[in-house]
Amino acid sequence: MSIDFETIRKKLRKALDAHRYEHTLGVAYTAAMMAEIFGEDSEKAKLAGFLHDCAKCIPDNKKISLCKKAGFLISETELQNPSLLHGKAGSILAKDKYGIDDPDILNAIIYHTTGRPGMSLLEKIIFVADYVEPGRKDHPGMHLDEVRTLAMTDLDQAVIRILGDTLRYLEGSSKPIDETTQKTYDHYIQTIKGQAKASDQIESKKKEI
Ligand code: DGI
Ligand code: FE
Ligand code: FE
Repeated sequence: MSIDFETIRKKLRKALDAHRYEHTLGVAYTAAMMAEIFGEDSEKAKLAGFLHDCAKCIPDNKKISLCKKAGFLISETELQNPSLLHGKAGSILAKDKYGIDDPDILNAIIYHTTGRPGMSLLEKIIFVADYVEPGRKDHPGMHLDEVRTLAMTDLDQAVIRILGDTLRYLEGSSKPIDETTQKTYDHYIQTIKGQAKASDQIESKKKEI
């Protein structure tokens, strides 16, 4: 892949406020490193990291109109809290303004806030890198130190910890919970349970032999 990162970076510096731009660089470099660890293309991860929040700083009504125009379904929670649409709106800008057509990168942008059941490796990397990048400030209930360790060792566990902590925070703050966030959490809890059961079965088979 030959990507003009310099041009993309310059455009992002204009499109984002200083804080969001710094966060974006953090996510891109964290995602590139995680890609090396987990066997993903690191250039692709860096590109998805650069673009994941590219629609974060546009007005809410623009996020809504972009998503409507592109035919995205908008949930009641997203209408109440249009900031949740910055992933979907970001995928549209990534395509139209930054020339991205790789569906895996576009999905990583769309689902980086809520996750989704059955995420690809790249989607998981961006979801986790967004939470653990070095500029992210720790808050009570975020368990950032533990999640940072998991982010480099066990991607599914990192996803579960992030979703669990996010859901607990949202419940405590009485903010509406998007159904995709809850569904994703339930999916990965079941995945881990399935993996544990399979490895128990292998162990007991070994004992029989
Ligand atoms: O854009 P960032 O700040 O880098 O990170 P993000 O896209 O993960 O957005 C983080 C915010 O999204 C955080 O305040 C928690 C919130 N969030 C995640 N899932 C939900 C949610 N907010 C609501 N209301 N409902 C959700 O399901
Ligand atoms: Fe975001
Ligand atoms: Fe982000």
